[in-house]
Amino acid sequence: MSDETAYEQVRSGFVALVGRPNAGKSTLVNALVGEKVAIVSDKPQTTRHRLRAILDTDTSQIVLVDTPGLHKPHDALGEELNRSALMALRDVDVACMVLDLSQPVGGGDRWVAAHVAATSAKRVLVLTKADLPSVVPIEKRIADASGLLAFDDVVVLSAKELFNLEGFVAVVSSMLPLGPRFFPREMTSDQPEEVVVAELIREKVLWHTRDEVPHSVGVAIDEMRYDEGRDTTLVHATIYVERDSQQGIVVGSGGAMVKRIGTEARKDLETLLGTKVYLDLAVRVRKDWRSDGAQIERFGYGEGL
Ligand SMILES: Nc1nc2c(ncn2[C@@H]2O[C@H](COP(=O)(O)OP(=O)(O)OP(=O)(O)O)[C@@H](O)[C@H]2O)c(=O)[nH]1
Ligand SMILES: [Mg+2]
Repeated sequence: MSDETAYEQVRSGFVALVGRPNAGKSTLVNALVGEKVAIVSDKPQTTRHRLRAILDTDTSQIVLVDTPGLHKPHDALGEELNRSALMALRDVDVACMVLDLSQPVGGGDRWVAAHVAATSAKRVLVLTKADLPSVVPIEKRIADASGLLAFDDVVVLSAKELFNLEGFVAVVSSMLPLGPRFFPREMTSDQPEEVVVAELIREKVLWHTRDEVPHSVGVAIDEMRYDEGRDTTLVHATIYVERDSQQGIVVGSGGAMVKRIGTEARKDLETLLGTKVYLDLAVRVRKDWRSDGAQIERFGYGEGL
């Protein structure tokens, strides 16, 4: 690094994305970074970690803070996820409230807005999923959301169609102070490799299960090591569920479901790690773990260790 780049001044800072579960926060983070750094699913409460993702341009470094969806908690895990999302609002330069344009503005959004209002950060209303049909005109949605909180700016975009991501970058970077980059330019996320591996496995379970099962799943990596001779990463992981009946669902008839989860996860892991992957998955029951603070901490969910 030359002296010139070491002291290069860019617009740099931290930008939190908060909102209701399923609003599209993690999809937006992936679209902005241009890489899959966060897992995504059609089930609410997919994200269980606060995650930093780094978006560099020649003139800015935006550190995006993806957070778990804010919701009414029903157990210790839910409380921990909310706590983690609210903590992310501290010490950020910009707080983005992400709203799904295809959904009406509701009580949950009012609660999220109250927390955003309590920060000293700049506030941006991000209306996403603009590719989906909206039952009310966008102007009405903006007026409804602006009634909850005075925003400094509004961005309408679609993370799926990559529509107006440049608008988001322009608005947000103009709000950041001048300073050095916080992270090296080649870095895209602050998540340790083992966490990403566990999350990619959990993502596959989320896509293939429904009702209470997605919420009851936790994934732990038991062992992970690289075998140089075979250019293969060996991963032994356990999928935990809360009940015997859920274990049956995740294993599937004759092991078909866990096999499918394993095949899909292995593909993603090979892309992530750049090696061949041998993935061994066990499915075990840990009764009511979502009410057990110690177990939540062992999985590293919420604020983590
Ligand atoms: N059509 C459309 N779907 C989207 C868009 N962004 C996200 N989705 C879908 O919305 C669902 C939820 O997306 P996520 O990114 O996981 O939402 P999230 O806000 O991170 O959810 P939590 O982590 O549970 O808080 C997924 O099925 C996505 O594919 C978008 O711009 N357009
Ligand atoms: Mg998410």
